[in-house]
Amino acid sequence: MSGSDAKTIEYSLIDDIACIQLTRPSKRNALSDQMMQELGRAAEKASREAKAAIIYGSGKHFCAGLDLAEHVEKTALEGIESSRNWHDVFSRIQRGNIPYVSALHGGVVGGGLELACVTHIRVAAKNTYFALPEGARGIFVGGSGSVNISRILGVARMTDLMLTGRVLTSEEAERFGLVAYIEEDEQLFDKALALAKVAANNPPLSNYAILNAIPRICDSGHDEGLFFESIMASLTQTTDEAKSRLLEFLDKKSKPLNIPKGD
Ligand code: 1HE
Repeated sequence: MSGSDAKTIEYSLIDDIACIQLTRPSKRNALSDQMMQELGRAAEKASREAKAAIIYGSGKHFCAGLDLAEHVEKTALEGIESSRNWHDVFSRIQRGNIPYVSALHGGVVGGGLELACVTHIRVAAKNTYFALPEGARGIFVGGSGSVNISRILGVARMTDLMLTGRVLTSEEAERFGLVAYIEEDEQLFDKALALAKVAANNPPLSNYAILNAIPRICDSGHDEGLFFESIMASLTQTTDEAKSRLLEFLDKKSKPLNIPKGD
């Protein structure tokens, strides 16, 4: 870390939601080594004091990916170490103890898309675009994209993006399951915050199971998955918190489902 650079991540709390902003707009929030360190620290802080978090960018774009300037001079070993460091920081987000919502606007490119894909819910503004230009740059994904983006988009679509430099619009990204919501630009932050607040209201053990058990079950065999599921189901439903919430429903005191109204 250069130490002389300005802060590249801003961290704040709104109630019990950690707000993590990428604040390097002059470089389109390109992820430098310093930024990864600060992001890792922010994720650790959030895991200690928040019940959910949002990640969003400053300036015109969410994130232009890996800081290419820093990587021109790296040796093969330094490249591996850097990639493993990304994996470490991203794991704190993806498989930590609190849900993350990302608010995506402008360009979500390369490592920026990898970052978005370790968050649990992705909300995009209408103008957002998504790309993986690694092939054209002569490099490869290194921030867990080959594991995470391939699972979300499917191998064929990810391969298309990487080979051809195809850029997806928000609508395409939603159709392909890459984003869960599209919002007007002005409402992007509020929507992400509102989703984070809803998720923060779930009991921590349920959230932990949702974030940590589902991806592991998906990675395991059918029988192992079902067995693991039964353990998690039993573990969550025997807590006092679950019991009181179930009784609340049975006593007709719980909030009804937010059922969308038809046209
Ligand atoms: C950068 C970076 C960067 C911008 N590293 N400096 N990512 C990419 O290949 C995407 C590279 N960036 C772009 O294609 C464009 O910047 C954008 C389409 C995202 C935005 O365009 P625009 O017109 O708003 O900005 P710009 O004029 O291109 O860039 C503004 C400045 O940011 C400029 O620096 P300046 O000193 O000339 O002002 C750019 O050099 C700088 N900048 N993006 C370094 N990425 C773990 S492996 C992950 C592998 C990857 O992520 S590969 C994909 C990398």
